[in-house]
Amino acid sequence: MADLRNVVLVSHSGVGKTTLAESMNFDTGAESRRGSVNEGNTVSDFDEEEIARKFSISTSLLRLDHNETIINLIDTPGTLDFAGELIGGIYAADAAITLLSAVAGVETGTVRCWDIAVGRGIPRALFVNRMDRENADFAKAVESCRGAFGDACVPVQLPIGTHTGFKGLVDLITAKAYLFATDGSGKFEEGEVPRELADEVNQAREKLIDAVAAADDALIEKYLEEGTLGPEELHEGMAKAFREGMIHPIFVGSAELGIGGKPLLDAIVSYFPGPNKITPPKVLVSDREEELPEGDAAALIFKTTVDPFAGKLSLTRVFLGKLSGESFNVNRGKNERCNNLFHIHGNTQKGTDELAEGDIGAIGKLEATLTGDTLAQSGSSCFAPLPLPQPLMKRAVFPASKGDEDKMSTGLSRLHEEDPTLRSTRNDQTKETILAGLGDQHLQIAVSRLRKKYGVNVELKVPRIAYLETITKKTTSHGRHKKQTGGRGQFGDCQIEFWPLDRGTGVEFENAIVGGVIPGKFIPAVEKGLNEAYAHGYLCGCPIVDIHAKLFYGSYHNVDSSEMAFKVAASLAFKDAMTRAAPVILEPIMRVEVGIPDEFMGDIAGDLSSKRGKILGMERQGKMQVVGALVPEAELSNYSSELRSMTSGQGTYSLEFHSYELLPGEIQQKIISEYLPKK
Ligand SMILES: Nc1nc2c(ncn2[C@@H]2O[C@H](COP(=O)(O)OP(=O)(O)O)[C@@H](O)[C@H]2O)c(=O)[nH]1
Ligand SMILES: [Mg+2]
Repeated sequence: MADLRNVVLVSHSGVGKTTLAESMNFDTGAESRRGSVNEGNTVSDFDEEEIARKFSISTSLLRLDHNETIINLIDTPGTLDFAGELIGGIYAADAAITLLSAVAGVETGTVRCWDIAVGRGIPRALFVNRMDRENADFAKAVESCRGAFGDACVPVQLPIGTHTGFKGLVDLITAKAYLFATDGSGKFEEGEVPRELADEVNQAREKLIDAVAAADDALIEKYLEEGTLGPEELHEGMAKAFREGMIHPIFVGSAELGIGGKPLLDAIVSYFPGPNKITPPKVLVSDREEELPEGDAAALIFKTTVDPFAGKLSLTRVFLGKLSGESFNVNRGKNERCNNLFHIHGNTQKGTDELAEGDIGAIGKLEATLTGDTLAQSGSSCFAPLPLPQPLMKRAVFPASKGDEDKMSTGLSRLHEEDPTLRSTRNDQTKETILAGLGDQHLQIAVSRLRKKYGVNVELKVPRIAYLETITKKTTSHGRHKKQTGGRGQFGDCQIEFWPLDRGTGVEFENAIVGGVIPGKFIPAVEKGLNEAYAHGYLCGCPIVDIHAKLFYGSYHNVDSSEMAFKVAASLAFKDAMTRAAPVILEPIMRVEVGIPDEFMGDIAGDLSSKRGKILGMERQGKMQVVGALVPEAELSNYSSELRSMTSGQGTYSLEFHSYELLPGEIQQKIISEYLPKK
């Protein structure tokens, strides 16, 4: 089999990954024309949502054939809402190319995807794109890379010209110039370095050779002896230095004009690592992360797509061994038949008998397999779970027309199969289905896919909060139910003492009847009657909790008493008690941890306080400050977008339920009018 490279393109959104992928595809000669994101005809943005919105939503694959090497190019989406796709793409690759804009330099999204690649342990290169734009500044972009990612960021190319004068680049390893046609054809001529760039090129080349030599003992000796290194040595030295993270090579170009794609392809072939050079992701062995054992065939499912007609397609990266025929899903403990194997290029699938070691492809019609699962031959280790973000943006989702509930729930579970960062759950208390995702856009696209793929129109609303009610005063009450109608009447009579319990205790019932004033057989009916009354609440229709009921007296009638009558009597006693027991509403309080760079500290703490939050403390964790706070859930329904806009995407947060606390009196009336069931 041909040599193989698995390379992922990552960046802040909109820098030009899809355009660069398109340009590289064209440069291999596979295509007679170059598509464009704006025209909606690129190889990788083929999804109808992507075409409509003009940006990538999902990770897609291009299978390129260049200089006898197969390059699996992985194009990822850049926005935070689709981080799940990005992470899957990075875990399939052996090297990442991080694009940045020659105008904007390193942005928040650049750092985010860089960090994920660091977490996976793959080498990182940089591509300074958009050199044709006004104010494009290569030197400044390089500086911002070094500022963010360290001095190992070293240019391996220099641009020739900038903005409208941008014509091509100099390859510092070969010291050759590539002068591109500016008609977007991607055609270029090799030539000598332009004279006015000679000094700059010499300096940059020296820096590069220094860096390459410094990464290898044998090379540095030779370099010190001979004063320079030949192109072969430089290529080999680069390969090693890049693989080991000693150098992050910086490339340059304009994806839009087709400038830089071809030299980048050449570099990928000549010094990017092949799959056998990079350690596979860690496996979990009884909760500890370890190296994947040798000889243990293993493939990682990094993405799943579901087509309502064609069925399920599981995208996989084979790390060890090859994949074909019968295989075993370690996570699910199930055999899976891998008979429908494909290589993928955009939305075209090409059948193959096997997926070779190191290769990327797709498996059709697996039954139990989900994203993140491990397929093996005989092995028993599975890859550690993908480090996917928690879906914190929550909306209640309703079918637009009654009767579409089933369709909606099928659609939702299919969407979750495709995208583990999109989850739906049922809230039994509020009786709402909650759809959770990574942001507004993520949820909007889910709604649109439900409509187009699963034929169901849904609406999103801010979810209802699961308020509770309780009492704050001790009181005794009397409930008497007596009805005399024609034949047999109804009679139940009970006296109950109620008092509040500590937060989180729940409900307690105590039978303190003596002398059989209520016969034992009716006592469970009293308890049942109370429980039913609790479920409907008193102030705003939310369940009553943390209450003790002591049934201490009552009476009965030989003929007219029944379980029904005692249930009614109990509920009357409850209603009576509520008029004196000073009922209140409890609201759920969440423990929030917000991670932000220092400069946002003041804004974030102020905002949390204005949300009725209590700051618990702050702590430095690496580059971030982490603020811990207790905040009412009701104040957090838009926090994911608010935090994003307050910190221009740099803040992250986590949430967990903490406790129920008294709702402040001034808000109580508002909640009562919003939540009390309309009669
Ligand atoms: N001027 C200029 N525009 C570019 C360049 N690369 C991409 N674009 C445009 O930037 C927009 C976003 O590009 P796209 O490839 O979708 O970015 P992605 O989100 O990183 O995939 C599109 O309108 C492209 O045509 C470039 O090098 N120069
Ligand atoms: Mg894109």
